[in-house]
Amino acid sequence: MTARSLPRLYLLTDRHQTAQRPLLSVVTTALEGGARLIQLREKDLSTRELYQLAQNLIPLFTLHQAHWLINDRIDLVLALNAPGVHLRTSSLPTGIARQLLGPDRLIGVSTHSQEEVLRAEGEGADFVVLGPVFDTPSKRMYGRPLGLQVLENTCRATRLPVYAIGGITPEHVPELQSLGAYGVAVISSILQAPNIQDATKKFLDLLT
Ligand code: TZP
Repeated sequence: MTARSLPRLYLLTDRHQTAQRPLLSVVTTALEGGARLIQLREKDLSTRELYQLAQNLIPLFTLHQAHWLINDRIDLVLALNAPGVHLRTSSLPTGIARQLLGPDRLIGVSTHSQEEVLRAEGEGADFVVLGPVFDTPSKRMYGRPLGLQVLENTCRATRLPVYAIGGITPEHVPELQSLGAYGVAVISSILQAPNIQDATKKFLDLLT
């Protein structure tokens, strides 16, 4: 898959934010709504638990021909033959991940500044997630959100697809894309929605 054929909506999982619904059913409904790029982001699971969760989800991803990435865990990407890894600031450097995973697996990188985006680009990332663009409860301890100007400047400076993250709702999509965002990365607007399928479709209808 070339970077520019990546889906525009990137759904990140967090089983603590599903309004008490099981992650498997939440992900199933999002896939039925059209989500095709999903990151398993269950940071507090043990290796074995994460392995098992992924095993349970793989048939669904395969059925819907969805791309899926595992947060941070290159060992599990290899063990599960996952299509990709999503690296965070504390992960192995992008260049090392690329060496380990080869040219064909997807590598997404979480970034918080233009500098980090350009570093990820230089080291062989396929795409970046930049944020938090807006206020979002889980990131308040890291200070103020980046805002739209940083997003716009950064999108101009890189050739990588940039997914805006942090407090994103469907209403934000037109403006974010007009500033150069390739797509959006979302947790709560989808996982906490009363109707996950409708919430997913709403994003997809607005993303161009
Ligand atoms: N990285 C930057 S903001 C964020 C992450 C993982 C949280 C996004 O969650 P939400 O609920 O979509 O604001």
